[in-house]
Amino acid sequence: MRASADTIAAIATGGGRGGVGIVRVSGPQARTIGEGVIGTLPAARVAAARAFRDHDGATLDLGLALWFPGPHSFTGEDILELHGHGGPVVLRLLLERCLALGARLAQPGEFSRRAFLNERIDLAQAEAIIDLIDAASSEAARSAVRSLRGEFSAAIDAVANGLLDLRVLVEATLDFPEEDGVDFLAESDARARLQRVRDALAAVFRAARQGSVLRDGLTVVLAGAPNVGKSSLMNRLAGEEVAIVTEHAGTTRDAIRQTILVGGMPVHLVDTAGLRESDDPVEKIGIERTRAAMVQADLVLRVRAAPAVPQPARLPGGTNAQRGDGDSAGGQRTHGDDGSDRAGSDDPVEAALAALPPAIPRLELINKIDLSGEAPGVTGSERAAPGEAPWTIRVSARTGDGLDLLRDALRRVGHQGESSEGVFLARTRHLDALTRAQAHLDRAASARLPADLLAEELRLAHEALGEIVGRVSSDELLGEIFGRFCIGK
Ligand SMILES: Nc1nc2c(ncn2[C@@H]2O[C@H](COP(=O)(O)OP(=O)(O)O)[C@@H](O)[C@H]2O)c(=O)[nH]1
Ligand SMILES: [Mg+2]
Repeated sequence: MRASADTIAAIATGGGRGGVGIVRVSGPQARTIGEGVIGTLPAARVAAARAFRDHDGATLDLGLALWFPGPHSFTGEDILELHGHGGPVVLRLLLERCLALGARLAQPGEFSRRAFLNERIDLAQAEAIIDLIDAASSEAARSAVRSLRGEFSAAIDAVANGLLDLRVLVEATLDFPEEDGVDFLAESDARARLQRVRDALAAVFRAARQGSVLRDGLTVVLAGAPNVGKSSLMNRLAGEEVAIVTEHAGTTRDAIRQTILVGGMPVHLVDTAGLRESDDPVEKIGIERTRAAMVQADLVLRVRAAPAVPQPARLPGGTNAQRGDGDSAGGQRTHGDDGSDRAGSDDPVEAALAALPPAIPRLELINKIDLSGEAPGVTGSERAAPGEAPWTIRVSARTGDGLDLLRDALRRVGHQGESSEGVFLARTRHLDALTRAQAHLDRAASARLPADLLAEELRLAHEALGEIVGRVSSDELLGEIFGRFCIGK
């Protein structure tokens, strides 16, 4: 245990008026400060009614005192809690009295930081405290509590322990050079073990990714060829005209963002410039931004236009609708900029999708079904494997048909409405470390890696996992994490 030299104090309850307000003191002087304010301390962990007194003996407040001797306290140090009345002035007087007796004002998150430094909680648990305080939905709160109880850390530790066993095995072979030349992974059951570790990591990653959606919302990118109706869909979903819609291909030049709520879940929609070969320098930059947005997505909506049935007599939406025919795959294929009937490898939409990490789910939207006469509907599911028919929804941005199906699909991807059981409220920091661990394990699994390189990949994967619970941490990282806490936590 790292004993702190100084003693910190803060008002631990929120600002403003309330029935009860708490001043918390932690550190080596907590005992003398307590004795100064209330006389004799109560028995450990037993609440006692006391008068809180000023330096001249005047009563500042009447309340409950609690004494938690270290190391069995939240911070691992001696802690005194004074529960008084929740008025800003009376609490300030009580705090000032504690400061006069030798405490200093705590920094934001300093109590939790001491709890971490004294190994009462790990870093993921410390982060869960602030996530619980900041939780914006009941699912997020439940998920934060699970992390606070250590479930996320335990899941990470389980993977790390499997990895440690494997490292021991691999490092042992490094000490026996005569084993060189044999495919070590094939000879032992190391390959099977490595696969088990990878599977376990993949499961944690899924739960963490799902949790990050609870925290931060789902980023959904609309991508496809020009003129298929991406901007129209964005406007329909947002219920306002955020993106400019025209019949001219190449109208959208920049990625446009708009956040909507789907079943209480924030969905960040990103409308993008249509993907096509272009010589226009502005459009080219826009297309680059489209590719960049796709890589950041939690879900990519690949939009195509339904093949229109050539019906010269039908004019449902006036001239605009008829022009709309021109950018779908019907009779006027010469346009060639709709993406609905070009699936070759030279298709820039296909190429951009192929370049995405396979973990990013995709959904095909067939838009403009008002022109093709198809009914709205869903085929396939988000679990479609590569090679299987993709998850597809038929909609019309013009009439709004099928958009409910799309909203349901978004909810499914965000797993809203379903139980959030087993979901970890992961942060970007966690996802980043998990991603790195996964990449090292992927490399470790590649065939016939020499044992020393294999050992190194396993070590790096292990280190990345260690960052999550804080076995490897820098002062800078701790400052970043605890600085975002409120004072008194
Ligand atoms: N008939 C019909 N036309 C549509 C639909 N969605 C978009 N359009 C038209 O298609 C053209 C291109 O739409 P826009 O949203 O700008 O496509 P983007 O280039 O993919 O963003 C415009 O003339 C729209 O009015 C639809 O569902 N039905
Ligand atoms: Mg557009």
